[in-house]
Amino acid sequence: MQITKEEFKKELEQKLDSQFAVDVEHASLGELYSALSNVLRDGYAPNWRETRIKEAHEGKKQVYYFSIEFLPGTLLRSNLLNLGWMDTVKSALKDLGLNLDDIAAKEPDMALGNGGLGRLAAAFMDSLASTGYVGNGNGIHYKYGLFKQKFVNGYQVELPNDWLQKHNHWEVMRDNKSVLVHFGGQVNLVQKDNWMTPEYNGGYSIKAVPYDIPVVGYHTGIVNTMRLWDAEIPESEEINYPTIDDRRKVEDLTSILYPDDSSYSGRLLRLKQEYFFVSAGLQSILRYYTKDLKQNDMHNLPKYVAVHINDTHPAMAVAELMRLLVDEYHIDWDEAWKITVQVISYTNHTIMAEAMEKWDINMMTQLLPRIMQIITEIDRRYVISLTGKVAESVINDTRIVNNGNVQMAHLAIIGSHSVNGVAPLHTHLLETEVLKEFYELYPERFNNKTNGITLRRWLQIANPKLSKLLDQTVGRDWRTDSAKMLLLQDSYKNAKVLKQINEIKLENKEKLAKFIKKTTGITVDPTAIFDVQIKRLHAYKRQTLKLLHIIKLYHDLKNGIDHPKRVVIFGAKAAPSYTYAKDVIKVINEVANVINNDASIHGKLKVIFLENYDVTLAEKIIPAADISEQISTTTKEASGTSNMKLMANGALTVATMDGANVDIAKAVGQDNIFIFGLNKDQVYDYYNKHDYKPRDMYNSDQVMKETVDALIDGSFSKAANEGRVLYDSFLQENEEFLVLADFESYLQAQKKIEENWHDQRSWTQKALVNIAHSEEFNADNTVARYAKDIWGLKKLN
Ligand code: NBG
Repeated sequence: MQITKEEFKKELEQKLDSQFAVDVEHASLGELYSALSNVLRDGYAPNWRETRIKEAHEGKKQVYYFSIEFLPGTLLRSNLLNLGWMDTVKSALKDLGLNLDDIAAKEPDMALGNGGLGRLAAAFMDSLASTGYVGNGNGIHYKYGLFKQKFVNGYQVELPNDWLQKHNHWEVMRDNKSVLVHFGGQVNLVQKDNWMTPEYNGGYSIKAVPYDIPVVGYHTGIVNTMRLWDAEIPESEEINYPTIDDRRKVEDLTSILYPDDSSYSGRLLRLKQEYFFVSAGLQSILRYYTKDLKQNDMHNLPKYVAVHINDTHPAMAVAELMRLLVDEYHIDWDEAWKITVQVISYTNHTIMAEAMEKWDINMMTQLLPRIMQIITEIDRRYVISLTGKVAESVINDTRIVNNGNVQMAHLAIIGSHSVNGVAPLHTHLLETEVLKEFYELYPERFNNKTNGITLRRWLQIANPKLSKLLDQTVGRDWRTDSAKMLLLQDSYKNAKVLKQINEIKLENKEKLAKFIKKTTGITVDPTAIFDVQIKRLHAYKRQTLKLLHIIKLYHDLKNGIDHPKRVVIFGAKAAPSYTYAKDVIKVINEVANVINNDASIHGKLKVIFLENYDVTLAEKIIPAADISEQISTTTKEASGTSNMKLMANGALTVATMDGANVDIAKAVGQDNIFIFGLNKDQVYDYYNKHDYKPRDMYNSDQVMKETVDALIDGSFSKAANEGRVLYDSFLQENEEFLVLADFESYLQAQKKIEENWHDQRSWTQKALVNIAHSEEFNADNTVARYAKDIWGLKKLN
């Protein structure tokens, strides 16, 4: 539905009046945000309704993307953009003396996730709707999103992120679509009507209530649904929860994302969450299949339904679908298994062992007795199917139930028809190292799907000026057909275009500089190199290597060795129980304090650690970046996706040949990226030979020694203890992340960056090439590959 300026103004006035009894002139920004989002809801509601009718009518196969994280960020501007209302509304607001960005800033960031995995899930939702597919999200309606990060005396402090406090204007609670999820008790199988039927004794049910969030497609008229489940007490069981405390215990199930898993109760809560959203999701899918699609033959389920499990958190979907098919729909085990494997597919997002979830058998038996029985049976049959065919060690290494634990990745792989990694190198490592034995058993299941990004959000919304320049140079079509962005390369020698790219970057940097001033009080020079590292804080991502580079630069400046002016910008949250990561934050903050307050270096170097990195903050930083730091230990970063967003905004990448950096390097060519560091074979050589001796390197390299020593010699005395922790970690024999091994090569890359910076024309040309080639990482194309190769979807008519 389109809208004219006048219609929009009228609607806005009406909403302000009916909701708040104010007029435009007296409305607060919060009231304006609320009214504006309601006008927008009226705009897409018919499409949302019609999409559901069409889905049922056409009966096309649908994918359900199960993910414990979704990170959509804010939705006002993206809904405006996708509905095609952006320009009209911006200009109408301007007429009224209002600014869209100010109003949009009132929307809380839906930070229902941690990092790349959750952001990817949100990007896929947007892309499915924007390219004409029916794709549904399935997740948890957390009351508190990922914690809000503050720095107090340089330390990270975690505060609750109460994103729902002021009501989420987009969601619709659909009580009539609630389902019950059962926990605890005991289960016996009894023969009934010729069927081994589970009989439950004891235990309790929790009501799963869906909150549906619309996913508006870009100019497609399609509005898909992201369904997030909340926990409530079923009416029939209210009597069992007489006190407020009792109630709170139930509601706590969906209170927080990633409960601390260092305690038993925290782990139990996580397991409960995982089963809760998996069971609720699958029950509602089967209800839709039988009631709305009026299908009664479960054998046809794979023709209508694909269930994708995003990392292992939803891996119980394999067992839960088996439970539903066998227990509820009385399908033979073997048949049910075939259906399950055809329906389910799985993405692995990391090779780090920490993410290979395991659940204690006893815990699972107590919480989910029937699921544990089913997993045991899947495992038993798996073992039988391989006995005598492959070495016993292979069976032991790959079976699901082993050493008192349920191995969730094994359950996911054995129960899926497709297992994919998220960049070619990552998939290769899965096949040849991490999941080698599985790859040998099921080579046909493995495939690669390189991650992608939503150019709509990261260019059209976050960088409207660059988007306009693209319109002028390559034509507006790039907005739907990103391959057109490659035409930007025709302007490689066009002085005017290069100048405009520079001017836009400078404007974006000025804007960020203002934000930095406002939030930190620190003045930064927008003409300096803006050097950006934004991602979760993790040892493998090596914010530490950047830190060492900063210290080296600082020493140089103090010693009269000149460097171009640079502002290093970090954004990163550390997991609350990850003390090393928190130590890194403290050290960076104290190093920043010393450097930012040292008048003797004349502001040549500034270090800014912005608090509370989330999608909203990323939208401010990314358009202003000159340098994108992608410096993980090679082999450790599955893909990285901020690398793609930064290149799309014309930042040049300094990178190890890890994750999707490899693909970016291929796309832009070696001349347009700064590659450094150990390659994958060298990294594995160290790991296999156990002969990494960082202390030898440190003793024989004066610059390295001076740099690392600064952590413990009193230079940054307010982080003395944490500095020591870092120091010790770097020098530890066989240190896993090989920080010092890459130090020298990283400095060389940074030197090259400085040399290049002096040649502005060539710098901007490189930026131009990066912008043009970012189209290769358009998530619309990524989902098209999933849709074709894994899910077997067809577009809606
Ligand atoms: C992350 C990887 C990133 C990758 C995203 C999205 C997890 C478990 N993995 O490299 O670390 O870009 O997933 O695939 O969050």
